[in-house]
Amino acid sequence: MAKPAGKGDAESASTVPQVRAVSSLDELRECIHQQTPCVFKQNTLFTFQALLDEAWLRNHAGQSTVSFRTSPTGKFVDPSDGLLKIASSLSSKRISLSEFLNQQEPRTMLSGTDTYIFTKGAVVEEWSALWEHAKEVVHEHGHEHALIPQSMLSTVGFWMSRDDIRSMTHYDDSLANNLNFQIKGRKELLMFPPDDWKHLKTFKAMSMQPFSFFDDIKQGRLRTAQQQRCQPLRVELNEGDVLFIPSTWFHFVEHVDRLNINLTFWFKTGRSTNEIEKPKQSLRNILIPFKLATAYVLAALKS
Ligand SMILES: O=C(O)CCC(=O)C(=O)O
Ligand SMILES: [Fe+2]
Repeated sequence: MAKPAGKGDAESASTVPQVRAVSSLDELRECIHQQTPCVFKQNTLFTFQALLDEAWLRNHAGQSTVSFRTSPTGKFVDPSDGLLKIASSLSSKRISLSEFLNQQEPRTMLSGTDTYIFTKGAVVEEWSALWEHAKEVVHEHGHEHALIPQSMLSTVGFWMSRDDIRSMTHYDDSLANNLNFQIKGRKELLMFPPDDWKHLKTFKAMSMQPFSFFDDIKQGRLRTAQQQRCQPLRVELNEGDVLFIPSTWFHFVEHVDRLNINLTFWFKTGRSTNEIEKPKQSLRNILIPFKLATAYVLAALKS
């Protein structure tokens, strides 16, 4: 019997092309302008990239309230999992950031879609110490490397996770562009262009393909016509890297390290939401979203 592929095999077997790596800010700005994915891998640009660690967070944002989720399987959430597994990884608990840091629980995730530093044109008060650094990315604050005008900034989200976890393939339904700073740890992503909605069994902004669909792609095992027709790119994010995910691009994210910290800056494309061509829905099996919706209700009862 063939031995299951491990991480090393995955690397060697993969035929998935890499996201373009750039080493200058001009190239990064050009990618944003052209709406093409790229990863900036060079020197650290902003103070928060060097500063953010557990000790700094404890001292400067320890009292902030966060919602975290735990998944015994590390999957957030695999549509092919059973109802109860999905419900358990969807249910969240609210605690302070310092409690979260103390508990050191594996396979936990604090999502940037719950933890906002900046949103709706204003700084979130309990995160103001972090904003003092994060704002360097915004032109109006005078940093030489600033990338985004304040009027275009939608939301800044803070992510933290422990160990081997993976999150569901989706595009950001705000239709915003995404600048993702890998501050601690390592992540691996598969990214799919918006047009791949045809092959991803999309429901709203999510792909209902099982996680095995994406594992297979990573390992070069293209078993189905849908896998063969997709046009994925892969990227490994190491500390200091900045990934640009253009609006409406799908992403499947694996958190590989013991501790991972990211800041995501979601910002407007400059086009109105009517002008942006949204990926369409291609899921035929109504039972899958029904299962997810039921899991959400169960999770809300548990939380
Ligand atoms: O890191 C993750 O698990 C997901 C990241 C993501 O979806 C985002 O930055 O929009
Ligand atoms: Fe996302």
